[in-house]
Amino acid sequence: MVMNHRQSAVRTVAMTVATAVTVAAMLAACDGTGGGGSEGVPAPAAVTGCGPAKVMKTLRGDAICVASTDSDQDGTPDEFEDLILQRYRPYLRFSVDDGEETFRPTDALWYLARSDLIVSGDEDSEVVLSHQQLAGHYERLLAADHKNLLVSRLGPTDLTRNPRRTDWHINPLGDDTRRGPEWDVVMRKQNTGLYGHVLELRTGEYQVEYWQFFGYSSVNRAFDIADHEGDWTCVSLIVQPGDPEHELLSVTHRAHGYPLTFHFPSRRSVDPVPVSGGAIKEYRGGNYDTDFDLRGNKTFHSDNAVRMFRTDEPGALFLHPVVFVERGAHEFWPTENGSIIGAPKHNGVGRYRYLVGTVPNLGEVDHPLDTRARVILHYNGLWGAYSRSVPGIIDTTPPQGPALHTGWVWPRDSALRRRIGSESFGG
Ligand SMILES: [Ca+2]
Ligand SMILES: [Ca+2]
Ligand SMILES: [Ca+2]
Repeated sequence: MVMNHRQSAVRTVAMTVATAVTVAAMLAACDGTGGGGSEGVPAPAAVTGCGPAKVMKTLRGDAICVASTDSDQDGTPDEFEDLILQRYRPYLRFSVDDGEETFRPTDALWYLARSDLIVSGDEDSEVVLSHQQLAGHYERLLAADHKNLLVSRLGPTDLTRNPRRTDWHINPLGDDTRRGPEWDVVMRKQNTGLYGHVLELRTGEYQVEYWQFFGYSSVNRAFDIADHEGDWTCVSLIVQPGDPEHELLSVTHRAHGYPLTFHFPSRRSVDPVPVSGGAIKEYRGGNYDTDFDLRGNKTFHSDNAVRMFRTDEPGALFLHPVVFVERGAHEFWPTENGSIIGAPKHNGVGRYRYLVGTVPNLGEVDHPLDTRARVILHYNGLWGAYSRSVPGIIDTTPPQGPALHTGWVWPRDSALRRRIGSESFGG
């Protein structure tokens, strides 16, 4: 991906940014439209009309004012990042295949409090940090080290001190940890284990990523073949929120390591279908095909079809990508269509489905926004221990964290990114 990222020096101290920003609250904070501030211009000072420590941005052609605080130092006011994360947040639909989903969305820290840090994928291998040590002190995950040179690819667990993917393993203890909190908790919170990332790619154009964590990936086959502990999945968009008519540029779902990208505007769309709380509209591209194989002709991976949700609120738009979550393995598909051999169904017909709630922003890897974000972004090992690969056929090593996935887009001027070799990144 080509980026033309700017580094802005805007920093403001002593500003409090609400984490749950609503569009209404932000519009209310705007006291005028004067000043003529334009989208994407670096804001060294408050723009006339927004008041002190505020800058003007554009949302669908309308000027809004946001706090200028930029704690992740990516040139975009963090309050505007929060607004973007809320505006395009996904609608998750879980699937049924031999029953409802039982490996539920899982908070990354909840999982750490029930896991040990160990030195290999063997669950009986040396424990370097116990779950008792990790619970409530998650930053300890970044302070571990191992001097034994006979143990391959260890060293410091912190990406900033050891800039490569390592073979540290987080070992979740017991079936309850693998499965995550009960569905009633997940359905009430609607953001369990979901984390966001926003980066301006070029003026007015933003990469928006939603990362979802699960404690286990199961394809529900004999001997747990192809299963693994820990699971990070992602749906992302490229948007231009200031554009008065065309906010969406593309949506990318990721399934089994393949990006499925849909570019807007679409070739055509079909009439919206009412669902509880809103409606869903399908957009079809030039490669529309309901019967593609992920390992077959890759033409059908792009500009096939995507579905967008809107709420019942007046003026609501179809801005929320619908995600069909594969049963057990949690791959993110854009519709129930398409297949890959051996995978469970991604029919989206499960009873569990929701427009996600508030999405916490992780910030950038060089400047995470809080301790939780730092732990998630800087831990350089794997998020599971147990796995059942089939040598030479299928590799189901537990995943590294979001920052070491190819779906995570780094600022082009990131000093840390330059220190990490490409071999450390995976799909
Ligand atoms: Ca920022
Ligand atoms: Ca385990
Ligand atoms: Ca950011």
